[in-house]
Amino acid sequence: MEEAIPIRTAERRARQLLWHFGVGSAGGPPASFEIDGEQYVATVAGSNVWAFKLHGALPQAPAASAPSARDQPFVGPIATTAQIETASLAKDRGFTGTHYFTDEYAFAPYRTRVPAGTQVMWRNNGRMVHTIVAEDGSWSTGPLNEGDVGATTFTKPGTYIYICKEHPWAYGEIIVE
Ligand SMILES: [Cu+2]
Repeated sequence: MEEAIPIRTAERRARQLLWHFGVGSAGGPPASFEIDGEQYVATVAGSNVWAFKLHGALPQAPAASAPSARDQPFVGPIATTAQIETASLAKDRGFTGTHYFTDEYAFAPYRTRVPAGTQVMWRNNGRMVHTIVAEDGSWSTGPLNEGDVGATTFTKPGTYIYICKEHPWAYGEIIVE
């Protein structure tokens, strides 16, 4: 008969990290499956599919550090709107054609230009909680639940970078003139 263990202890044991491997970018939900009696775990990260075999020979690898907004100059069109959404429609192309999906970690638009004194609003059109914060921590909308709107007024001209507190790899730029 197996030893009975308190639920708390069982939870702690279940949460123990056994192995980790950085796949370089945000991954999709993992899937576990079995082929010929061997168990595999697979996930999609960026444009790569990773599959790991239980008791495989690949050594552990540290997670790649999330790129900072400062390392990546902003490129692409600049919108002229004070209304930003927290999720955007994205497109990918694969073996089965072009697919559209909601990218919960991409602001739409992610670059915008507004006159000084404008109140910029973020609408959470995603399904997760997003908190919009200045990259330097100087302001925050507070946590936005699904459907919530948060705002900040920009009085001084300049370039402002913001991130999502929960998903700091999601960021955007506001140019105040
Ligand atoms: Cu977020």
